[in-house]
Amino acid sequence: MLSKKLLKALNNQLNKEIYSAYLYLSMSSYAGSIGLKGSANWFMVQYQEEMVHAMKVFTFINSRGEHTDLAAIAAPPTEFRSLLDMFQQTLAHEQTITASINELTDLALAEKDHATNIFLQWLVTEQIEEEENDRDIIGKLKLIGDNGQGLLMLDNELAARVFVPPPATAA
Ligand code: OFO
Repeated sequence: MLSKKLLKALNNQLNKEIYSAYLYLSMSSYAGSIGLKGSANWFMVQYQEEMVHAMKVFTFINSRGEHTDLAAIAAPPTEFRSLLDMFQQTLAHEQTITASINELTDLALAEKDHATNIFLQWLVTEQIEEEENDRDIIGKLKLIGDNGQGLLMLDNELAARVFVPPPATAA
């Protein structure tokens, strides 16, 4: 059983993960519309990863004998200034998600809910990789600057990203 406070916080996290998916779906569409098909692929894979995060929270809530309280998902932005702008917004967003997961973990610890604390460790670790990926790409984009050829080379690199379902959700 989860406390009311923790259940509410987990429901909020579920909403945030689905919003993340929605945000990256929007970025994927925008990148595709300006001819950056590799970047569109990268954001589509990110969308899939976010849905895995969301479903992990969803499943955890039910596994504790509770049910979700699904709320409206906010509309994400649909226009971006550049690929650099998209990745800077991605990193800023992921930093807010990291803060949210840390607060959730603090709450689980304060309530001595060890099961929730253990569950959250996967998300805590995942955020390290999420932020690192964004920082790496932002660094490359800054080096590329206005060089179109460099941008196309990076776009080709981003085309290689594939979605790998975690073992628990693999078919
Ligand atoms: Fe779910 O890690 Fe990004 O938002």
